[in-house]
Amino acid sequence: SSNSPRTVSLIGAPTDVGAGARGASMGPEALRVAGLGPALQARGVQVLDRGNLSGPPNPWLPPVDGYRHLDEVVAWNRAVHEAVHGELQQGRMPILLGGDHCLGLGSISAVARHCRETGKKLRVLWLDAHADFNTNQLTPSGNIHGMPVACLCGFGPQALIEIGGHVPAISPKWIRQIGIRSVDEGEKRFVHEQDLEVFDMRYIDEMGMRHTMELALATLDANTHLHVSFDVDFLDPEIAPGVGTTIPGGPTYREAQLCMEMIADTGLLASLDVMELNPALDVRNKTAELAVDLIESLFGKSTLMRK
Ligand code: 4U7
Ligand code: MN
Ligand code: MN
Ligand code: MN
Repeated sequence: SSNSPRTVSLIGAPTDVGAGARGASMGPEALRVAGLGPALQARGVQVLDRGNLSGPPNPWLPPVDGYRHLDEVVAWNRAVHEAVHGELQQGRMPILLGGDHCLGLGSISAVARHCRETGKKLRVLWLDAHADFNTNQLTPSGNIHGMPVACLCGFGPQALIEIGGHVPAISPKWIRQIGIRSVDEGEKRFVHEQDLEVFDMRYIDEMGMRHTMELALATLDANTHLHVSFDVDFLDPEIAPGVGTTIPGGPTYREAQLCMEMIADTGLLASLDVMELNPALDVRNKTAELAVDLIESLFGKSTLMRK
């Protein structure tokens, strides 16, 4: 029951310009070394590795007007936007290999543009410990990887919010956030004000991952483009130490597997971001290997054969 494209394109975006720690720039290669390409091929999809995008280096400067490295973040997001949109236009499923999560803006704005062009309905699953809904007024850090969801919803600097040619790129109604457990004070108020649908860890504790995913995946139909933005810090740091901003109390291995398997069961996955993996903080690439394992489930691998 799958209408997802049979060819996936890996797009590396080796930068950490939006992050608060250096090292996510090494994420794309770590995912390749962990065997992402062959693992996807084993799921029966064709894999094109488009190599890495290029962009400005990380100048490692303090924030200006509440934004750190804004020009560099804009340049990288433009490159990501064009690459992701190009793959979608050619009927392939883009998998963005981050890179820090500021690039979710370039990726999802491209997906939104493609949906406008093709008349598809967009649903975004944001798997993350964080809501990434800060603005330059609210942010405690100035790091733009904490702002992509706000930018997608039209709250951010002009150069970023207009990258997809349509402001806002998406409506908050199209987003479901899962695994959230670290939201800043001002950010919290803004999440409520904009009425984001958040399944936080408290919700997952009380209701379970199964019920959470049933709700997060409700109201999809055959015309839905399902995008998953997977921030690896979604996972509990006990199993996934290789990220810049570890927050305890995340989903266990089994909860994460179930989450991915239930997404796979929809047959609607049409684009994916794998973000914030930081090999400089990892242990023998095990977080990258775990990410590949979970992506296999996202592409339909499960313990037993299923109909
Ligand atoms: B990630 C933070 F203050 N909220 O804005 C901020 F806690 O892409 C963290 O989800 C943002 O990893 C984390 O700097 C961004 C902080
Ligand atoms: Mn994030
Ligand atoms: Mn995060
Ligand atoms: Mn992070």
